[in-house]
Amino acid sequence: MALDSLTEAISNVQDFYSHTLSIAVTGESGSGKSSLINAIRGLHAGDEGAAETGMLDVIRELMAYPDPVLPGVTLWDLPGVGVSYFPLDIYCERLNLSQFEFFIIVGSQRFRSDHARLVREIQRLGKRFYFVCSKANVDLDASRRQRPSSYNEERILQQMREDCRRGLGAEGVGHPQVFVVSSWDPNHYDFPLLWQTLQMEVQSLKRHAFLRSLPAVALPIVKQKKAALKGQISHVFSLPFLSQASLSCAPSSSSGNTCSDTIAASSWTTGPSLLSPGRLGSP
Ligand SMILES: Nc1nc2c(ncn2[C@@H]2O[C@H](COP(=O)(O)OP(=O)(O)OP(=O)(O)O)[C@@H](O)[C@H]2O)c(=O)[nH]1
Ligand SMILES: [Mg+2]
Repeated sequence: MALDSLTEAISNVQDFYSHTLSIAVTGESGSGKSSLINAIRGLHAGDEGAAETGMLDVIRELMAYPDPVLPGVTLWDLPGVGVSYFPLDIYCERLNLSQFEFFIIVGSQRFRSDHARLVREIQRLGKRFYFVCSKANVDLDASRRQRPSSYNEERILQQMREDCRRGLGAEGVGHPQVFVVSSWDPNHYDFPLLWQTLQMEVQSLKRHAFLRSLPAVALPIVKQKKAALKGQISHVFSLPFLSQASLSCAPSSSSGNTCSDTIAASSWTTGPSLLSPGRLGSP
């Protein structure tokens, strides 16, 4: 029985290590979802294994791209929202958004009503997301051409972040995570920050998944340990030589411990320490 529990605990820990996080990259059609996935994976359009990108609707099915750098992460390239053959209500249902653990919503340049509806759906599922405002270079180039004398890159990027935060705030999202990027230029704007934040998010999502699995691992062990200790204590007290000793084992004035406390405590410290914080606390 104890061996079964240990095997189950080990298999749960193995499951945790082999668990793949599914991150959905969604957003309006043509917003740059596939290009973003390529940039996160360090690929360019046309590279072997890169997601298809283009001016026309490319995918109608979801595609999985394991991330070569982020361990145990699969980025899912979802079809675009807001196209005639895929209205949002059908989109959410057909793609079963609840199967994903985290979302990246990609909107090109502006926050739009379809984004608001996606946000509502993701929030209804109790999931979290980043909002990525893509193609930053388009707005920056336009502004540089139109008003070269007053051009200020940081001011424009800040306006874009604020526009998205306003839109998300109106949907009741407090402190939204917004990144303004160009997938054509992954060394600039908020792309490096997006990448770092995503790396940390992955660790935290994995820890979260591990902690969620803990009760299933730990509870049977705790119950069995309790039953074993109870049995040990009654066995010890039934021994003839201890019935004498127990007479001299009244609570000591200094510690207040009883014999059963001491026996129980020694069993905990000398028994297998499956519940030590090191084993459970560090995935
Ligand atoms: N200027 C500019 N164009 C970009 C950027 N990122 C993507 N694009 C272009 O935008 C077009 C659409 O990009 P995709 O990555 O295919 O967009 P998508 O959201 O996957 O499109 P669908 O799958 O059809 O919904 C392509 O021509 C890309 O090259 C960017 O940062 N700047
Ligand atoms: Mg695409």
